Amino acid sequence: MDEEGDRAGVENTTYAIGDVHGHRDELIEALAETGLLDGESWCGGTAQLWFLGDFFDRGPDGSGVLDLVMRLHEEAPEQGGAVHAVLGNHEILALGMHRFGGEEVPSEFGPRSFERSWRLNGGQETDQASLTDAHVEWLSTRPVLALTGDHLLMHSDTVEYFSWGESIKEINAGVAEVLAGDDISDWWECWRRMTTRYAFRGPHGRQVAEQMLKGLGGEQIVHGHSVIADQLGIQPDQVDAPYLYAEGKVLGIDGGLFVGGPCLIVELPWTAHRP
Ligand SMILES: [Mn+2]
Repeated sequence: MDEEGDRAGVENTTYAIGDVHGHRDELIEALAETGLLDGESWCGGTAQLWFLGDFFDRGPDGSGVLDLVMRLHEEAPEQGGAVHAVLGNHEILALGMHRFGGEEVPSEFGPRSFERSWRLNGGQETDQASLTDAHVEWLSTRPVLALTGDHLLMHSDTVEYFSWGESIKEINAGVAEVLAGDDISDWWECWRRMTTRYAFRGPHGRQVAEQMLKGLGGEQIVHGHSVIADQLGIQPDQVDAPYLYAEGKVLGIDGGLFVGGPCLIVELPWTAHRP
């Protein structure tokens, strides 16, 4: 009876989760608490779970996180559910490091390479060492944007996505083309653009968000990438909920796991006063 009750709680529900950054144990604990994981297997029935990228770096086991996500992506459909992911800037960084290593990126602004940026941004040797062709293939074919219900999902709080096109389909195809190619400058631009942030803050934040929603669809942007504690000016361990801002048009869900914040699993649509 209890089991059925728990299951009923997640059936047909959509969840989103932000930047895991190698924190596999915390991820598993949070998924189990939500009722999506039994041991390490999917038990979420028809629930839909979206990862908003940044599996790698700054934490101990990025490739373990990716393995889990890829396995759940296979398992969930057996129960009518789904596990999806959009790419974060740290996926571009990990793939760029894997592909180009220390190769210099042509630049007028001093020495640049994926290796250099990877080291500066919490790259883990063990993640690179365990990156398989299957990982690379799976990541390289993920989107950067997705629409689920009224929610426009993206990793980075940026409008730079429009550099690749004017629709979700065009933008995803544009990034996929870069990742399928060998042009280090295009790859670098992909990393650089997706590292930008805070496009929806400030007095014009709502307007910027509304323009993006008008162009790409959806009623609310849901993003990771920018740690909620930084946005609110509080300590990471004080965070217990996603951050709704830009007059309700934007929901930030990066709890800041790598700086000691919670692993937030956010039900969509999110309402502030859920018991
Ligand atoms: Mn990020």
